[in-house]
Amino acid sequence: MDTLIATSNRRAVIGAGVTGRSVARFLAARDIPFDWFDTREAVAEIELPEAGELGEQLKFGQIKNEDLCGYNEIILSPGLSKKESYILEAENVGARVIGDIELFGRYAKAPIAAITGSNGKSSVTTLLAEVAKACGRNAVAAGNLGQPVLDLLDQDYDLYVLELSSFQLETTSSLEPEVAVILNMSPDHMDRYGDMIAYHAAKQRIYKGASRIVFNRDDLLTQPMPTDVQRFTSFGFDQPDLGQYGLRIKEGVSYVACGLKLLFAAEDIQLKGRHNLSNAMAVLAMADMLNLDQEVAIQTVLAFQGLPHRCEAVQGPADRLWFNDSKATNAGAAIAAIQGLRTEIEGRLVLIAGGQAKGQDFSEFGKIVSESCAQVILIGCDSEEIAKSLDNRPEVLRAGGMREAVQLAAKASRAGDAILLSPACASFDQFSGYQDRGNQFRSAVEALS
Ligand code: UMA
Ligand code: ADP
Repeated sequence: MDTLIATSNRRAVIGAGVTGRSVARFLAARDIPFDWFDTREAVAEIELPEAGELGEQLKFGQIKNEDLCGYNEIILSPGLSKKESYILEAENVGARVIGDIELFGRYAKAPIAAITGSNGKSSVTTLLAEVAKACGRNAVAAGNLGQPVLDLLDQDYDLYVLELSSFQLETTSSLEPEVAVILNMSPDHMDRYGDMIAYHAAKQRIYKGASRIVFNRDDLLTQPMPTDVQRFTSFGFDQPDLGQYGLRIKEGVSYVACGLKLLFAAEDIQLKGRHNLSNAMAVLAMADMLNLDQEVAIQTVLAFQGLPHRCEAVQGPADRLWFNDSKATNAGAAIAAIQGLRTEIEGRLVLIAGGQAKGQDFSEFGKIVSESCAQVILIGCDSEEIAKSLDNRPEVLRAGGMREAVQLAAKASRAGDAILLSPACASFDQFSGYQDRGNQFRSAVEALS
């Protein structure tokens, strides 16, 4: 088994974050030698894979082009681009650059359901794993949503449900999932990709070698290339053809349907917003491709309460509604939340947004926010980019941090209004991550009452 990775190769692991550490643990457990690099000066709370012994090889600091010459294989963390000059140089002189997902694919014995998209990945990954478990499978959800995949190999799962980011897909070429989906495509990580073409190319890699494919009929960019097409189905908001998932109207009621078969009334799912309906259809289509029981899948989808920090209701003063959508780290996600809530609340919408813009174009976001929100409270380092995208309809306020933003929102809003934290930006300028941002929002809202 372990001969899948030739021990005579010179191997470098780059990155000592969650992924790099899992790669180091994986190699150390198999006595496979490697050198270990991280471009930062230090990494907090590093857990070395084996009593300090391998840690001695961990070199911190800037990597020079010549440092990686002579390695046959480089296992690169997703936070670093393949376009770094030291990586391009190493490839030039013959190194193969892979990531943890590619390595995992060489060893995984059970089928893989692979999920990517600009938004909805974690929700769909979690829900599909729940469906599989309810159907009696020993399934696990992992990948970009937090648990590094190589850590799964020690246990006996019979289905891996993997959330894959475009960063992870860049270094993945032979995963060959049982079923793969691109949920949707909207601009994200433009600071890394520069344009949608490069981002799209990274996402499309998920379909390579997939036995079955699910795509979104409403989003052309999710469609597989003709060469990738194996058995496939799709989901969308229009009427589905045979074997497809979509919506059908009967006697004025909108139903989620598979082909001609009505499955359940769309309003019966517990999560607000059309994006959650889209995610539910994606899960049902994936479950179908995995031959999971449709009735069990439907019951699990209907019972799903959603994940924290995704349009999550927070308890605050009783006369207003408060929603924590801190996971909306790009404009597409925030637009989905705003449009979803807009139609479901009676009062006005007050938005808290801002953070690191990641090179995004906010023009569409600005248009929708201007139409939908009475007030916008901006936080974070790139807040002026959002301010510039708004017209003069919403009142724009600025806050130094989350507590101040929540207090301003409480003052600026009226009884019956909904206050939504949906930042459309990354959080790292002011918070340790989206969870920290969402938790600070929740604490500040709770402190109001
Ligand atoms: N970094 C350096 N030098 C290094 C290595 C990393 O500066 O040598 C920096 C990166 O530029 C990045 C940060 O350190 O800013 C973390 O990078 P990493 O590659 O060490 O990341 P990990 O800790 O291994 O976490 C990664 C995913 N992070 C990224 O892709 C940035 C985690 O997704 C994922 O949960 C984890 O692997 C396990 O699979 C997080 C994420 O933000 C949630 N993902 C992006 C997203 O969802 O939009 C793609
Ligand atoms: P990801 O893992 O891709 O970031 P999540 O499931 O964590 O996706 O959801 C993140 C945010 O994206 C949510 O808070 C919501 O605002 C938005 N979102 C979820 N599903 C969709 C979708 N299908 N289309 C657009 N936006 C979505």
